[in-house]
Amino acid sequence: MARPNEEVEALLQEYADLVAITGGDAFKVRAYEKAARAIGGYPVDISHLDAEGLREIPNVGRSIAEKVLEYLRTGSVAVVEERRARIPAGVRELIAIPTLGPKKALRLHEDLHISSVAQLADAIAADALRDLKGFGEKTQDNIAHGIALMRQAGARVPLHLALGTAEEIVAELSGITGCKRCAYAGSLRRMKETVGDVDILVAAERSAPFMDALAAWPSTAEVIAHGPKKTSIRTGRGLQVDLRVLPPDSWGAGLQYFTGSKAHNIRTRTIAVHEGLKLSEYGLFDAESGRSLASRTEEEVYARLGLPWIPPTLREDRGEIEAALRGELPQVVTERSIRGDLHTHTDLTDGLAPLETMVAAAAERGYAYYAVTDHAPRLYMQRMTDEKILAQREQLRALDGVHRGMRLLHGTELNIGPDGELDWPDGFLAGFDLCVASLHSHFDLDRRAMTRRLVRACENPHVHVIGHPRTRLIGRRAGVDADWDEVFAACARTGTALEVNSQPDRLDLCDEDILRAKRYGVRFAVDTDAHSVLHLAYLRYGVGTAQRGWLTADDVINTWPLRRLRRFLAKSGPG
Ligand code: DGT
Ligand code: CA
Ligand code: CA
Ligand code: ZN
Repeated sequence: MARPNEEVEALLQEYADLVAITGGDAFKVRAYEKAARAIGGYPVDISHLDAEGLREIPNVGRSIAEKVLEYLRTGSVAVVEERRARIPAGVRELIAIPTLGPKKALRLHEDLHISSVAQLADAIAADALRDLKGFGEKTQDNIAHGIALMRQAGARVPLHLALGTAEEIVAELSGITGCKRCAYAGSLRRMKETVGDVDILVAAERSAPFMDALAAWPSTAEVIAHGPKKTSIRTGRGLQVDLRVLPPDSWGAGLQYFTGSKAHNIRTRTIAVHEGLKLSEYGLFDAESGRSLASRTEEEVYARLGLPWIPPTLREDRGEIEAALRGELPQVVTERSIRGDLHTHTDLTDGLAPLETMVAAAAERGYAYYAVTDHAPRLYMQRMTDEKILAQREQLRALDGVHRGMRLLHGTELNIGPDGELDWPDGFLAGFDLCVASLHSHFDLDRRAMTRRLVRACENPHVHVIGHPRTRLIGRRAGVDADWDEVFAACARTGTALEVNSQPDRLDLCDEDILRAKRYGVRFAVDTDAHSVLHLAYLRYGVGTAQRGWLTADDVINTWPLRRLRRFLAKSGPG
């Protein structure tokens, strides 16, 4: 089940959306959105808090605290129910379409009685939006494009949501008597950025107790299939889960088979066939005698095929079989090899937690160093000033080395302007230990201008990392268009690292971009872009993405000892 914090976050966000759709005060909408985020990111379970405790959460005032208490007490909030009654659920779905805001959603509902994405798609096909006030031809095209983007992401679920569900189920099934092994497999184990469904495996002699437990699991909304070998369910949030129970002796072969990918499995099966063997989810067998040769562990199965064990994140048939046969598989970067985070925020800008809290939480993770990189002045909503950032620097220096000797770097996240210009003059930038530079506006420049803009940022001696380079949002915004080969070459030439942003809706650069950039000899920074303490744990998604891009620890600057990192930050070359 979702944490109470997440339930309340969703509820307050829904309320904000409903207020916006019904033409409510923009200030009120913002206030509820901020409170929703703050509660979702709050490290304490809110169901243990009273009114006073709730009001200690940033952006939570008296009136919001009362609504939260009402929800925790009764399971609903009267004012939210009132608004829900006025607005069909489908209208709220509309504002999830990129480029379609609440005002337009309301107009579509009132003027054309549209109350679902499907109805909207039909209306666009019939060219019905063109005459609506405030809807030009371009708007209609933009909305059509937004719907396409949303459908492309389609039924696939973001990695982190699927992982949360999978971990709950694994914990639940592992506790059942007779469970010898339990793990998730499929695209989730391969850390793909979105997953179609969750595949869970159990090794046990008897399957019924596990199948029954999944069917009866509290989050199961629908049982799609219920049998002795496989049970499939759908959760209340629409995520499908497949459970398979294997004989304990087949564990390794089953895990290998159901981890996939299909393309990787075709390769392993072909190798087996060439050796006169047969590979299935039950084991590796001699094709003639049918004798089982390997099945208990994945290592055993790969070894009998003449291969080393291959990390799941590499199993995409992108050259891993060839590399394994040559003995040249990369030693992929792991979460444990990360020594520090180089892109994080505090409540000085849009983070939720104060500096001391973020620093203490980073030290808890055992980091050797940690950079704070709040937003720079061009992102004017954040109201950054020279005075504020310099005051933060003093505060940060006072905390340097205080927690377990963890060293602090004072940085900023700069905004790359349309011509590649940055927020502060060089003299001021020189005062930072580290600068991340990111695109936060002007996403639709043409390819040449976008490329020049990024290359200029790389050429600035004070820019060390390009943050979330593509600036895509999974399922919501396509990345910007640039000549990436030119950008990657510029990064390598100037000693500028590319970020692998770990926020689960970004994962930017993505695996394929990383593979391409790596060929230019670029270095990478796997960072969380944390806006709260909880986000520090997002690192695992960035590391998974980095692994899918074949990165080793040596490719990633924040696995390096601080001395080597500082040489890189001096920007004298690719490090
Ligand atoms: P997804 O769920 O779309 O994100 O991707 P996967 O890779 O989890 O695919 P899924 O759930 O259909 O199947 C899980 C794994 O089971 C898949 O990666 C490989 C294996 N598998 C399933 N069907 C086949 C098949 O027909 N042939 C082979 N070789 N493997 C299969
Ligand atoms: Ca799957
Ligand atoms: Ca499946
Ligand atoms: Zn950031």
